Amino acid sequence: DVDVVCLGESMVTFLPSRPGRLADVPSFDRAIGGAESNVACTLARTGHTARWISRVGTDGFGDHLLAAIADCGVDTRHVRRDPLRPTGIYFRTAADRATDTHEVAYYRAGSAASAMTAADLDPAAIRSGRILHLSGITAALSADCLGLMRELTARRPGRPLLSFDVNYRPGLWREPAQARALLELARGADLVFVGDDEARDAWGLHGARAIAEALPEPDILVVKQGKAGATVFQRTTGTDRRRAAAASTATFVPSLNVDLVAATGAGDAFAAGFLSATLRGLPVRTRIRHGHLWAAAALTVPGDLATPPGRAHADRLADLDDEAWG
Ligand code: KDG
Repeated sequence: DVDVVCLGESMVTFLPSRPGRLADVPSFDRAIGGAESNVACTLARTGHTARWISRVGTDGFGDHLLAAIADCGVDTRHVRRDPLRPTGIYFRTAADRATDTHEVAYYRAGSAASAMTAADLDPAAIRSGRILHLSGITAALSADCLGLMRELTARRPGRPLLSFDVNYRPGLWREPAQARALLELARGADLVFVGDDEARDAWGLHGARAIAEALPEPDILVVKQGKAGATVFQRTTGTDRRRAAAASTATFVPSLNVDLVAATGAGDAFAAGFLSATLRGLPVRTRIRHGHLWAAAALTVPGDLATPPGRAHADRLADLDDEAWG
């Protein structure tokens, strides 16, 4: 009964008041973060119906998250409150221009969301979207959450279209080798988003072709290639997936050149743009362009969430000829 259900942990996020190392920044401003709720908020802001499923504490941070996400127009009725565990929070620094890196300090171990299990969530709510959107962050939160992700990505008849953003966060995995689990989860999805940098770091795979060969199962595989653009591999259902993988249709669309403010949230915005265009039945090239347009909006604001371009505006920009798109 909604377009998209997004499931995952959200956190109150603390953004630095000025550049510098975590050790030096004197104060932080409150915002919200969480890859899956970012996708839900962005979709809701552009007129889709979105539901976010999660757990938060009964603390004030939980109240704030619920209010802020509901304020974007997202249905939060299925978010559980946990009186025993806190809402996760995290701090981050501004990107260091020279090294293009930033610091992240998570305070989410033992959080309310890390205790999510299939038994605790309403199965009807999970199946209530045309699309169920998940991310690899959930798999890193706890053994319970990894179990939940395995359950949700199991191929079962009648499940919604399963969208999975790999979202490899090195700071959340104790052993890099454990991140192999993300490859198995991705294999259970119908639509996968992965950065070529994450595939290299998490799985040792180099380049879009190698990723496509390792992931023949999803009908649509989106490989994000940073500043260059994104390549989408489309597979035809019913073909011999392993053989078809290398030969599947590949569509590359360059990204927009923007003045970067903060990269956090850009992947979520890309996913939201791509999903929005998917829900509207637009062709693959247009879906990628919507992804890039929405990512450009997120790349140029300090927080995770930017106001996405309005539908008619995004359609006009996505329709510009190839020359305008580089
Ligand atoms: O994609 C943005 C997220 O990374 C950010 O909001 C925080 O969910 C988060 C995480 O776990 O890194």
